[in-house]
Amino acid sequence: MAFEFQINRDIKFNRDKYLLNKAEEFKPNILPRTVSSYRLVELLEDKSKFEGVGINEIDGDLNEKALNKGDSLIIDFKNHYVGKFSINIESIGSPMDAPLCIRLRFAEVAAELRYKSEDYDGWLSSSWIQEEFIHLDELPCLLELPRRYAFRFVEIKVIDTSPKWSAVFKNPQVVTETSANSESIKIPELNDPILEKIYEVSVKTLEDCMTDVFEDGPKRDRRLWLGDLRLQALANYKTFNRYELVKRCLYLFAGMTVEDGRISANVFTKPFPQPDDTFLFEYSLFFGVCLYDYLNEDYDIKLLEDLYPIAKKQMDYSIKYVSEDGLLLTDDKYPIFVDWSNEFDKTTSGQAIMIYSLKKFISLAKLAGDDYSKYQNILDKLINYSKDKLFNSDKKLFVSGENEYNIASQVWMILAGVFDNDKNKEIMKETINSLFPVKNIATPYMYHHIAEAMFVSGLEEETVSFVKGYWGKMIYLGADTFWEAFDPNNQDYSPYGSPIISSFCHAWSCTPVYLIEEYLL
Ligand code: RAM
Repeated sequence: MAFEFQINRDIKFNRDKYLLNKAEEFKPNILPRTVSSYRLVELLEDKSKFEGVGINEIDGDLNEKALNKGDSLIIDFKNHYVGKFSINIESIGSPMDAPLCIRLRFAEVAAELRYKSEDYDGWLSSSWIQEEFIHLDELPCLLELPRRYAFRFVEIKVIDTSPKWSAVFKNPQVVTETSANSESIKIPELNDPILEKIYEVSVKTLEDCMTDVFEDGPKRDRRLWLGDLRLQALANYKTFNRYELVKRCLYLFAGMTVEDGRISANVFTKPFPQPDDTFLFEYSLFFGVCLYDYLNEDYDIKLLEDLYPIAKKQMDYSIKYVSEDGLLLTDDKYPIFVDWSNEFDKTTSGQAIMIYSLKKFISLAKLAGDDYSKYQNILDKLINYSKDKLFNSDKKLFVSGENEYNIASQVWMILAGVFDNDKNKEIMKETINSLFPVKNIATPYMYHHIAEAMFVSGLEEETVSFVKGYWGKMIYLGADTFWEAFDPNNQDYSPYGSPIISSFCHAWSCTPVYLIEEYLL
């Protein structure tokens, strides 16, 4: 998907009061927790860490450090947190004859502190950079920052005091703002320390993305995306079991659809619920998928009654893109996402995701007692087209676009169950033989789908080493939570032009806990 901001101001959205009230009913409480354990660190060059930036604990007591113009320090809270930061500040020396001016920078990973915000030239707003310049006229004071940040490190730099006095910082703390608490989650014995660590970091990632919705990333974009929700919900069913939070998210999407039936790719919840005028083809379809997955976990007839009509309207919109002979036609204005990478053709992945979603929708229709013959007919056409026109039996792979064979197409066709298990295994083996190692795929989101397709194909041993190689590498590089984007061959890759804007605690990266629970335990 070549990125373009979608601006669709003329679109008319419904606001269904009943559905939005239901969303409100399921709003969780935020559980504040105070974190005041920290240490002081400095950055150092360390080739074994992410982007070559390591940390080193430094001696000395924060309370005893008198800072003057140009001095800085880095507070390390020793883990990733989402919440509000506060600190006491005093002056020592002569009376304060000028304001104190400080710069605060909040970072999820140490490498972020190596970037300068003024050098950022990416396409997402620089206002996401977690940096503040503050003037304080009177000391002592308790500085309580009003914004919520996602961070482990806080760098404080004194821009200026005056030669006559110095600033002293005391009692830094974070009051967390998540609605989950991973302390209650027991890590299973997996007889593999790396997998156990991956499990733990997955849970922490999910926890830090759970506020009053399942956010995609607490640093950025801080909103509810359908593609992320689908995966978070699966991980949640294996860990926190917060069913009401999934219901809230589904009701939010359902309450604010376009008049023609389309469901937004994401919604905002603050200061009040609003749908984004951005649409991704498969994210819209994932509403029905997510609803089906929910009912599979916790059968709730009311939820089905309320939301099935919404899933159906969306499906009726989506099937207009299926040609008479069963090919999914693509439209740049309603792009298929698959991954942030633009280096591969996405048409066959789109075809497979349509099949995947339509199958789950038909299961929903059956639960709802609705006539599904029209949908079955389209599904059959899509499958036949895929088998007859897209599958190359010599190569044992699906083609995409102009004679291109890529990993994403095989993976999604396997997940869609176009062929049976034996054939899936054959295709996955061929994918590994001829298309691995993975290149030009930039997100844990797509890596998740590769891993799941490998598990589904019965390649357990290979999948475990694949998961350990990818998510384990993030841990090896220093991750406390899993990242939004990670290309092991190109560590400073960011979909947005600079890692300073990337999110290092990202919803769609939390899935190893789901994969481990679903396929290994
Ligand atoms: C990013 C978001 C989100 C993802 C979309 C497509 O901007 O962070 O995780 O779903 O892209």
